[in-house]
Amino acid sequence: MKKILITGALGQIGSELTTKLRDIYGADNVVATDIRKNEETQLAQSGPYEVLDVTDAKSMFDIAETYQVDTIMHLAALLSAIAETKPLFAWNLNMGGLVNALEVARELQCQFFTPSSIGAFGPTTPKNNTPQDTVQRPTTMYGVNKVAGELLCDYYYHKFGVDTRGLRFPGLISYVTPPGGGTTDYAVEIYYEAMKNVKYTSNIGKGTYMDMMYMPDALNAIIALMEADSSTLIHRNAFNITAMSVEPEDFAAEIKKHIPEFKLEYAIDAARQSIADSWPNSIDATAAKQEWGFKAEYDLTKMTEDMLAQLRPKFL
Ligand code: AKB
Repeated sequence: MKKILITGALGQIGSELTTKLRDIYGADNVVATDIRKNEETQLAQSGPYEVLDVTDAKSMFDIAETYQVDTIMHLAALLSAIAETKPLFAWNLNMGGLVNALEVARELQCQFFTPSSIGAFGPTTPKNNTPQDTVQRPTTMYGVNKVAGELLCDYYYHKFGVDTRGLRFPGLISYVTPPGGGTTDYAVEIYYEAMKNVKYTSNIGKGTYMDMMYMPDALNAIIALMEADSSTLIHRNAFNITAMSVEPEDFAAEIKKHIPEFKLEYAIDAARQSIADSWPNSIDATAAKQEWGFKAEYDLTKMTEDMLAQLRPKFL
């Protein structure tokens, strides 16, 4: 049985991952942490919860040691668009938090997971069907953090034998906790606005393709990778995974099948658009499929049906 520490547990991935892991491994075996206090909400009531600033190495070690965890899932990080507005802060949080978490994993011999991103690629990366192993020269602070993070995780595996594993996530879409400060956030907002106002103004331009994935597939991928036999893994940090390559008009067309009056307009955010333009149109997930059996259940059609069905009661 695993005993897991999660950082950034109140974030978009963390909030749903914590609940799912508690269902699988038992509530007491999943210690949720976040910089925000959470006394009132469900995560603090359904299992152990600690306030943790991931740049505070000692507190992170103390919590991990107290609960005797054997797995760390380090999710706390600033996303791409917000990181571009405060790059030094992003470096300190994203890299400082990661190295602290890796050190705890080394000292307590924990298995380790942290997400990478399609943001780890840049304008000189092949744009279509981007290979697993290819050019990684991102032009954003977030991307620099993700590439450095992938290398650091590989380093801790080779140098210290820490069982580090990671996924290059595409934009993640969910109806539970909204993302904040990402370039792909529009792909979540479009569903909320479709339900609320029957129209949406996209800050990402028509024809801008990016990879996306529905949250249940992302959670299953994390669990499958962490459960995979270590000897089958060649890449570790970090695997390309994707469920769909889509642009704003694709979402609109799919939403119109359910809400025919839906209207999509554009007001491009130049900063976000330039990040999106530097990322791949579509990435190749063959290595993840071959090495640990990655599979996505949701395509755009199935995801849209579920998103709208789940959101509908919130707006009645
Ligand atoms: C972001 O847009 O910053 C994230 C990501 C793709 O890493 N959703």
